[in-house]
Amino acid sequence: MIRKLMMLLAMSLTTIPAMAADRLIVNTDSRESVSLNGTWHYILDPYETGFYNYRYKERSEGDPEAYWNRPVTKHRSERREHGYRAPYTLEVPGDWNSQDDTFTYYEGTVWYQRDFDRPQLGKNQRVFLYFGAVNYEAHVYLNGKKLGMHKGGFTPFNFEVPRDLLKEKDNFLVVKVDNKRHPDEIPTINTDWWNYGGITRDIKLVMTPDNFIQQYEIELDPAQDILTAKQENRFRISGNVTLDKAASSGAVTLAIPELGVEQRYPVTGSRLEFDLELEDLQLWSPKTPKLYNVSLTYNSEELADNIGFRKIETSGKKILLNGEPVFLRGIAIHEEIPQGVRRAHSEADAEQLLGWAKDLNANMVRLAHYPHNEQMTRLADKMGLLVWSEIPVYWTIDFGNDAVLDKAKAQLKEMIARDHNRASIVIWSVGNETPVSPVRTGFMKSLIDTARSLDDSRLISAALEVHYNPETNRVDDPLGAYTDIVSVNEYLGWYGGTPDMCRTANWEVAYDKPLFISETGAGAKSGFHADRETRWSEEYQQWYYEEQIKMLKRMPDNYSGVAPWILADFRSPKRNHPLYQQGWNRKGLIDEQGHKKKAFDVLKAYYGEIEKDADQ
Ligand code: GCB
Repeated sequence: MIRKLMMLLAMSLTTIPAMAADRLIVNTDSRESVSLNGTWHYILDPYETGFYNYRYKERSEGDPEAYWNRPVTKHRSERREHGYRAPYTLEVPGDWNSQDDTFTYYEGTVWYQRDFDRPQLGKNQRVFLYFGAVNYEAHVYLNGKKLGMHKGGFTPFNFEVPRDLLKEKDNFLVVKVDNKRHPDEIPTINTDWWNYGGITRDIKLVMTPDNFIQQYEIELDPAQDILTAKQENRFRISGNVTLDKAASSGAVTLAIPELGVEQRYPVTGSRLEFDLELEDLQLWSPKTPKLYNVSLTYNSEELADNIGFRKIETSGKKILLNGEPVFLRGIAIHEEIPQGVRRAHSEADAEQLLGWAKDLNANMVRLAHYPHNEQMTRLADKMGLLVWSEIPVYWTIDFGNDAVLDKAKAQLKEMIARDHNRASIVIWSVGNETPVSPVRTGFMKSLIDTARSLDDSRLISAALEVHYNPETNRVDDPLGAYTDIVSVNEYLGWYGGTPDMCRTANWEVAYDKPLFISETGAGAKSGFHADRETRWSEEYQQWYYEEQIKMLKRMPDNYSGVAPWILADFRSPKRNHPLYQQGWNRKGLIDEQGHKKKAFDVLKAYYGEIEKDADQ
């Protein structure tokens, strides 16, 4: 008996369940909520003293020295060694690195704390604590009780808050955030970007009815032949709704007023599926990014969304959007505002980044190398930018480790769950430049299968590497057999050789599929001018783009798009040239002040030419 009790106790301390992606609540902007953004207290805790005792055991729940407990001193003789108070504050959302010099290079644990009052709650209303993202590992405590933990720095998660835990005033909310890198996490220890830590995206309390719509997917039926649909002016919309729990009464109402849709679907169980046949549907495309107001109502909660309908597919060597060939005039973007040396998180940030992409005449963005915040994909829907969204399975992951595969799958599921209704997203990428081996290909194939099982309305890819060869550059990574498009990062003229090598380069792909150049680029220090053979000069970068573009124009007929690396200079601890880099990856077409380098106009002109002749 005693053993059993001890086991139970141990479980309650260490095995608080991590959130499963299928419990994610979507479209929180449209739900009743209270923002918890703002100024939070923090404790910087590199030794994790608030979490482990001096024997390095996790502290027990009621331990007064645990940093999740409010430090209360009842008598002046009492010893207290932690506390939350000004001036130790951080703004949320936001990375910690950019907010105070103490944090510039910090990687480790920071405790965040704030108080909040209980919102007005209806009789059966439930409360969830929702995070847009926390990098990387978050342990969440309310009034001394652990709500849960989550790993993965770029995807959302939520925990239910038991109502009896909420006090009317001064609820003590603590989040332990740890961004240390580990070999068995996703990403792993080696990346070419800065590992910004913190509560990097919005945090809020979300209030729902007792039972509610947790997820929904409304899309153009992927199985329908789009050319026939257009010809006959009969479009099939398919959809599904997942409730938080099974119910046997009530109904979900779907309304798309502009299309005259108002349908009531009685609920039996926790999931319902529906089909609609519609006329005169205006399809979403970069040229006409038409979004419809869609609403779903259940149990007094109305969820409003703006949804576009489009079909993306491949046919032989072409990518087709709404049945017509589309060329992807792309640009890669990190989720970073260079002028602030910080992570991007707001709508204004998204406007800056996607606005720059538009200015380049792009119709597509590769959101590298991890899922970006929801403002980005929602704005891409509105602006008419096609999106590649990726999980950070980057370089050398611990491919032989099943637990690591589970972590990658969790991030993949969360990415897809949050953004399933975004028409702009046309490609899910399961990784970048992973080194070829049977174990790695098995790992990646398993991710591809998972993505397909969750979403059959998009293309799946991964950025691969190329074997350079003086005769012919061959793209034959075995993973190409499983992706819908073959995507390749190539740097001919930057990594190895000079740009003139592009003149004689030939390309061959082992698969009868569209070829997408998912990266190409060269570094330039903005304002450094020299002859074009001088590395790091803007002229070298310009020359690189000129030669690359000439080569791209000679590509075989499977060439379906390109997303050069990268829109703007970004922070990377791997980039240590004292004159030209100073901790920045300088392959941006825009510098850290927001100024365009010479190569920007070269790419812009190329895209302008293609756009002129394109229907979409
Ligand atoms: C790559 C990586 C990207 C790097 C880039 C570079 O191939 O995918 O993350 O930042 O090259 O600048 O070398």
